[in-house]
Amino acid sequence: MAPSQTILALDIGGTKMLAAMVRDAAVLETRRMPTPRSGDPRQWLGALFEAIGDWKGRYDAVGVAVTGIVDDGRWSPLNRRTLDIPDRFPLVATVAELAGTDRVLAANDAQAAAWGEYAFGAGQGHDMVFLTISTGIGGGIVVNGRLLGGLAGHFGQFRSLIEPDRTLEDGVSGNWVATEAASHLKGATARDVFAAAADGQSWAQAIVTASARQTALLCSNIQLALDPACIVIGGGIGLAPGYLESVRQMHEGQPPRLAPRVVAAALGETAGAVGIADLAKRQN
Ligand code: BMX
Repeated sequence: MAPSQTILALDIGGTKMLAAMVRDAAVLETRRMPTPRSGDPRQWLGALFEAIGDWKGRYDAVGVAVTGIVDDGRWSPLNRRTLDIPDRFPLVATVAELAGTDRVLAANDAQAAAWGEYAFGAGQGHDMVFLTISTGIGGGIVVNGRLLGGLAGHFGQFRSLIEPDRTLEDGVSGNWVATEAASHLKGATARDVFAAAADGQSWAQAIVTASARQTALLCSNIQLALDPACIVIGGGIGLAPGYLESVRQMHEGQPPRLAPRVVAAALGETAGAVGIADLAKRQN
């Protein structure tokens, strides 16, 4: 068996940036910083590499998972409410320069997490769909052992005829939960809303239920499109206490053959880092 490689994994979401040293599925060390969400990604990446300067020389390759789409090593946002950066930022080239290595692979964050959950987590060995309900809604699809790339799995970008200018995630995700809460609790974060819901506050329970209802509907439609063995749910909202139970309850009463099997992500917030590390290791 080939000796294990240590991979530097970066997972840049709409809310936080996570840097991790990963060997196989083991996360050896992590560091976190908030994502600035606008401005020049070169500066944020520079700050991140400064914060992990002491890791230099300890990794064999780098994997970068980002919110948004990566085409030819260039990074573009799809939903600027989640991340407002210029189109086609040279992600792979910038990271290669900062890390001092050409062994760099970049991919979408949710697709990377889908691979992590497939290879080491809750979806092992089966056709599966991963959904992250977080700042936005991302997803990834693994069929016949292959992770689909490009736009595949970008469920948060679904549109409806009723509101064609708004994406699905604009009515479900963490951004939406916080916006809806503003009139009830000034400055509330999505986390505050879940705490208020657990505390029995009806306005907060209504927001959580509305979000879970949309997620449940999305899962039902995914089941009809792809018939995966399971749909693995992660993300700060997806894994918030009570959320998955609400989604499952909304599936009760569906004909059993149509009902999705919804399970919680096993790797938690490190799914993206573990997944991109494995992809980077296989690529090089
Ligand atoms: C958005 C989109 C996806 C991403 C998903 C979850 C952007 C910037 N991002 O749908 O690429 O996978 O959000 O991202 O258009 P997160 O930031 O919530 O983890």
